[in-house]
Amino acid sequence: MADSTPQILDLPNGDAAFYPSFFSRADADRLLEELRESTAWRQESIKLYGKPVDIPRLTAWYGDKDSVYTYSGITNVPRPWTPALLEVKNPVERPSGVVFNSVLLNRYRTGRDSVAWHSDDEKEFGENPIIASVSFGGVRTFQFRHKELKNLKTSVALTHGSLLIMRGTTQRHWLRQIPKTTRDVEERINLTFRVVLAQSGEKDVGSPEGIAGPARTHVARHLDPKGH
Ligand SMILES: O=C(O)CCC(=O)C(=O)O
Repeated sequence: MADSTPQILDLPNGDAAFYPSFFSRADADRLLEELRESTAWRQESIKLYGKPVDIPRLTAWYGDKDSVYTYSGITNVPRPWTPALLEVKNPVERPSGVVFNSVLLNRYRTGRDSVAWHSDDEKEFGENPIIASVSFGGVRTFQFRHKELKNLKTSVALTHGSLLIMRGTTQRHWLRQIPKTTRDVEERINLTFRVVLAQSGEKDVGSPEGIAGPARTHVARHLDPKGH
């Protein structure tokens, strides 16, 4: 771990802490490579006016073996944790204060890949979900927008090896996105660790161009606060 001093973002009605260099440069370089090679990347698509449209990034789901995810009407058993994923998951749990049971990986191949405005405010994530977002590779701008107070916006440059922890009422009051960019950016891999509590719900995971993305429904074993 390279640094343990977070910058606290100014998010009224929210709580977000940013560690620009949570992983050392050497570990971040190695993990980027390992995750790129060892992840079962998928190109998901959504139906738009009856036609399949690729979402603008590659994704993958991993997690505890009895956590089952359904999205776009397809039930998926998450793939089991890999050594590279556990190497990322374990250290981020300490500052997050929870044991995560699932992770969504996003791979942004170029600046044309993106994720549209969304939040994780579904009930299966609990009242005030804690989400840990780790970034490796090219620096991308992560934007926040307040759901009710439309003029409230902020952004943070998600650096190679960084960790962003969102907690409290952040998901209730704030949307987030990674916009497309015309800058010549390196490929980027993002890991968003979550605790899925139970049952089902709908999840908008973003869209190609601001259009509603694929819904995903989560059914997972309930974890107590210690994650056992
Ligand atoms: O790539 C990122 O930093 C954002 C990912 C994200 O917001 C998500 O997967 O829900």
